[in-house]
Amino acid sequence: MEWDVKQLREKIQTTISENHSDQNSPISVPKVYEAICQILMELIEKDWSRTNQKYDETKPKQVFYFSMEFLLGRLLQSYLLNYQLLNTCNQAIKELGFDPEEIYYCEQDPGLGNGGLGRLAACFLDSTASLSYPGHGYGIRFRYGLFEQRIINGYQTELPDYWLKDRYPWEIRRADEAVTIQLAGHCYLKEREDGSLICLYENQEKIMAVPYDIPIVGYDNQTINTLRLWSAEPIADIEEQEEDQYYHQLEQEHSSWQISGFLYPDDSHYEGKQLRLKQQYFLVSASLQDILRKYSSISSATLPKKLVIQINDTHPSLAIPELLRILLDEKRLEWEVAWEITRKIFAYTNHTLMSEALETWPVDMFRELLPRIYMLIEEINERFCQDIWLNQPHLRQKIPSLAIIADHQIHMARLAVVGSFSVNGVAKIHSEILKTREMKDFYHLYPKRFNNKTNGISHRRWLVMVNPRLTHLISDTIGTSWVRHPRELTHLLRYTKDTFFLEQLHSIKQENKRKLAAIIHQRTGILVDDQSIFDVQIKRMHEYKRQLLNVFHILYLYNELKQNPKLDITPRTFIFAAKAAPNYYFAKEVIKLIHTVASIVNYDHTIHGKLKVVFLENYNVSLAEKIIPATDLSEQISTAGKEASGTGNMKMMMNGALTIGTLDGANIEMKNVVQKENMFIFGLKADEVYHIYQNNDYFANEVYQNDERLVRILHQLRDGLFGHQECKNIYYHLLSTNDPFFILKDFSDYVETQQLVDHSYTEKQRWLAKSLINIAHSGKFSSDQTIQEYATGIWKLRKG
Ligand code: 26V
Repeated sequence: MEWDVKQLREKIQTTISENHSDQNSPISVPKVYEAICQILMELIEKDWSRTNQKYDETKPKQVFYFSMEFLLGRLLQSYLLNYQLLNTCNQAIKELGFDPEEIYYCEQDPGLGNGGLGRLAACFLDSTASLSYPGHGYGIRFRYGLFEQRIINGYQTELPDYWLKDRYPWEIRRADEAVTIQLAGHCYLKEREDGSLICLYENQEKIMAVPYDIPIVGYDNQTINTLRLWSAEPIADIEEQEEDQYYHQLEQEHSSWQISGFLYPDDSHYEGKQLRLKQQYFLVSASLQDILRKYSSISSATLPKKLVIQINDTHPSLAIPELLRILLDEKRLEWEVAWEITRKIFAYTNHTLMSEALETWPVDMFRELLPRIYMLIEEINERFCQDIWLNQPHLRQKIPSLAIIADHQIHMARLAVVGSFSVNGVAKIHSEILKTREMKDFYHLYPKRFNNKTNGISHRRWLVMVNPRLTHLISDTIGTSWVRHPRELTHLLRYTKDTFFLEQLHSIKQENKRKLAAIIHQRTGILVDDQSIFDVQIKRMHEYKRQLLNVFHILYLYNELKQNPKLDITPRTFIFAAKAAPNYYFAKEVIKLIHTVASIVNYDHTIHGKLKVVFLENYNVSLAEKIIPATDLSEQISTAGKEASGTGNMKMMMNGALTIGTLDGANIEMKNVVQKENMFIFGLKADEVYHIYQNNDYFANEVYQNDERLVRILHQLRDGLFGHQECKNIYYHLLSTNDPFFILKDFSDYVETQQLVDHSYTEKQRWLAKSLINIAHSGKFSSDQTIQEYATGIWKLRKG
């Protein structure tokens, strides 16, 4: 956009005076914010309709990304960036006498996702548009996002996240494109005159799905794709009803609003909740109706040439039987034809290796809510099992573990594999484990279906937007084309010995650390040393992610310092941020433990401030944006074989953090690019973990009894940590479950590796060179690259 600072500033001023008739009231932060949003939205709307028009005219093949979650983060700054207006706007805001940050923070951060899976969807939309691919998202406009976390007395409490209290400036309600969703009731098949069957329904619940569109602005390419989020609303007019109908209508109205009421938190164990099933069907039914309406002029058989639907985990996998239903019941195609078309349209991404997280639905609940879809799943299952029986006799005995319906449950991952043409994992190791373990038999059935697409993240948000000084340093050094082609960051490798460059890198990190230190002080009252190592673990709280291992290391260091106050260690600030699912008791205990440890360590003067422990509450995209640029050490310490990929690891790498991690998820690919001397790798490997599971030869008790450091820590927990009684359960839980995530087993290696970190940090030049090497190789994890691979490998798209 061709505005200079003066023009934009004047435009903001005139917009404010047009909006507010009272010329005497002073211009304020909210007024400036509103005006900027309005100006930008006008700009966007023009390009948006041009993009749509182009798609209508040229009819390219399009991808639709179905996801229950899109964790967008604040959008204003990223829109400005993609319009190349960010610097201009910052300057204009300053000239108006305001702090740009204050203006951008007027925007709500919609928490429409749990974590990695939702944020990945957002980075993918950004990259799809930035690469000029025709691709759009479909999701739900939950009125309440993931809960807001407040820590009270060290305990997590949850508050509702009503993110819509102010008007959300980036959505456009399109009531004229609403569709009707039908649920529950009864259905039965009846013969038509020609002998074909028709499905008839009675007493169905009807809900209206109203779309709200959010523009997805590509980077400097005038491509604006669409994220369409559905809101559930009642359909009937409740006035003028008969008395007995009236309350029924009210009930229906209430239950309609509920469907897009709130986002379910991702728990430690999957639980099949009826409302969640309704949400999933609501999403896929609305989205498919919308898509098929757009493609109404082409024949069903040509649909796979014109569109592809990527389903983000199994959550939207009901789209498979729903499309089949439409093709059979409404388009009246034969089963074989309808099934062939369906299978050519869907591609499924798996995001978890935790078997307890896999979605299954109890048959009874499912049948009651979606009777026709149930019939079709039964038929899919029947044909699938029969096919194995007849054509794969060697797999006959495997049928119970392959069947879509087994043990009175519907297994959604199995449905997703059977009903799609592509199944991908999200990092090399993850995709391998799917093939060789979790989905081994499916892999033997359909070897060509399985593939890998290693996750990526948007450099524009996670570097250019959040770390402007580092961005300038890079651009001043190697030019700006890396922003479009992040692989070019490898040009930085020439500077690993350039002391002047490294000094600047250092000063940027220090400035980011000082800023974070100020936030920490403001929010928690804790004073941290910006010369200390900022050791960061930010992610959902989960046993397999092993925040507890990190805490054990802190306790170990603390105990050492208590024994020998003169011990020479590099000062460290341990920073945590994590939400625990509200019903995940153990995860909440660990949050309490971190606070307890903090309350002991932070105020013990005998350790001379060498250790500080900080827990920042309410982790979300906006908080991540503050922490990541200030990170020295990125903790990626999951039990090997458990973390599908991880994406926080990539974000911190790109901002110059070094990683301490296990050989898990994308850490492995990171090690392959940066080389092992530029990372701190420790712990069991995935095959060792599997080996132990198989042989049942791990005894947690033995490991800890033989390590006096662990004896001390565990006994401190057992006996009430320095007078704090709350943490005893952690001790009992860990030992009574035989430490299923190998915290005790990996402890020793972790501590040793942390000692290496401690030493390396003192060798400033070498540390900075390693940091630079990490930045330089981060282009490998650009979501542009990942989307390019999806587009050519799975979607077969051409650029718009
Ligand atoms: C499960 C459930 C269960 C029911 C309620 C709501 C809910 C929401 C999400 C999930 C599954 C989450 C799976 C997930 O987030 N996986 C993460 O995906 C990232 C992106 O691929 C990946 O980097 C992480 O390693 C992986 O844990």
